[in-house]
Amino acid sequence: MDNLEKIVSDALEQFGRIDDATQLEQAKARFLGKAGALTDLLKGLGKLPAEERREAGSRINAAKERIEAALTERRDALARLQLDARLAEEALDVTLPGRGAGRGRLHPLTRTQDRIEAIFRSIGFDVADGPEIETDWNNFTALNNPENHPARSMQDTFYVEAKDKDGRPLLLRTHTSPMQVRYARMHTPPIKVIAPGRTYRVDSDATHSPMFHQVEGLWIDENISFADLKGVYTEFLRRFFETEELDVRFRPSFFPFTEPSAEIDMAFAAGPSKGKWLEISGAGQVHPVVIRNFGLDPERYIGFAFGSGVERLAMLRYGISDLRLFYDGDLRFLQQFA
Ligand code: 2NM
Repeated sequence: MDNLEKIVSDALEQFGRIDDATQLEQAKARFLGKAGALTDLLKGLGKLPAEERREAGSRINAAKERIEAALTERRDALARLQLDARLAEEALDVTLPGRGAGRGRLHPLTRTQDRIEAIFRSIGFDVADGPEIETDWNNFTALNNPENHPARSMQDTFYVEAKDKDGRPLLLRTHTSPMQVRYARMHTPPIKVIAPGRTYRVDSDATHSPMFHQVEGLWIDENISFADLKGVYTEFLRRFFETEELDVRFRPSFFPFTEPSAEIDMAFAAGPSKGKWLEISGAGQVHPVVIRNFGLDPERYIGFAFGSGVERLAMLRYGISDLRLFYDGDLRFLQQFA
C-alpha cells in the first residue's frame, strides 16, 4: 500500500472512531489542513518530474475527494446521532392523558341558595333576582320603615355617592325585600315569590359580615293565613334538612313591614341536638301599608312574608361554626363541598 492509500485509510479509520464534532474537525485539519498530510504531498508535487506530476496530482485529488466524502458522511452521522440522543432525552408521550385544569365546584353558599330555590320552586314559588344598589323608597319607605328609623342611618346602611334620577339617595340593599316590592308591583296576585341574594349592613364581627345572603319569601292572595306560612315554611325546613323529625314554633316579634310579626324557631326532634330551639327566620303578615305600596288593595289582599339568612341555613346544614369561613376563600374549606 503506497503512502497515499495509507493516508486515506488512516483518515477513514480515524473519522470512523470519532464520535464528537469538535474532534472530527481537528482530525480534518490533520489530513486536509494547511499542515495536513495531503497538503504536504501536494506541496511536494513541484519536485516531481513533469511527466509524473499530472498523474500524481490526479491521484492526490482523488484521495482528497475520498477523505472529504468520508468527512461529510461522518459529520452527517454525528449530527443524526446527536439529534437522536436529544429526541430520546426530550421524549414526549403525546398519548398520555393530560393533567387537566382541575374541576371547579360551587361555593357552599351557592349550593345552599340553589337548594333553597329548588325547594320553593317545587312548591309553586317563582324566584326573583334584582339589583343590589337600591332606592331609599324600595328598601325602606315602601316597607313601612319610619323616616328616622335607626336602620336608615349612615351607621347601619351603606349609602353610595350616586343619587337616583330625582336626586334621592341610593344604597346597598339591607335585605332582599326591595326585590319583593319590585316584583309585587309588576305582577298581579296570586303572588308567590322568593327573592334570594346578597345584602349589606354596616356590621362586622365573628357572627356578622358586612355582606351576607338572604332569602325572603312572599305569598299574596285573597285568603292567605299564618297557617299557610307555617305549612310552607315547615315543609321547606323539612325538605332542606332532609328530615321529617323537625318541629317549628312561632314567637311574637316586631318588624315594620309585617303585622303581626313572628320569629320562627326550629328544633330537630331526633339526633344529637334534639329539642334545642334555634331561631331560623323572621316572618309575619304583610302590613296593609306595604300591601298598598305594592299597588294592591289591602281590603282585598292579604299575605305573609318571611326572611331567612342563607349563611345560617348553610351553617346548620353543614355543621359550620364560623361565618368567616364562607368568605376567606380557603380551598381546604371550600373543597369539602363536592
Ligand atoms: C323578614 C321578616 C319578616 C319580609 C317582608 C317582605 C315584604 F316585602 F313583603 F314586605 N319581604 N320580606 C320580611 C318579613 C322579612 O326578615 C327577617
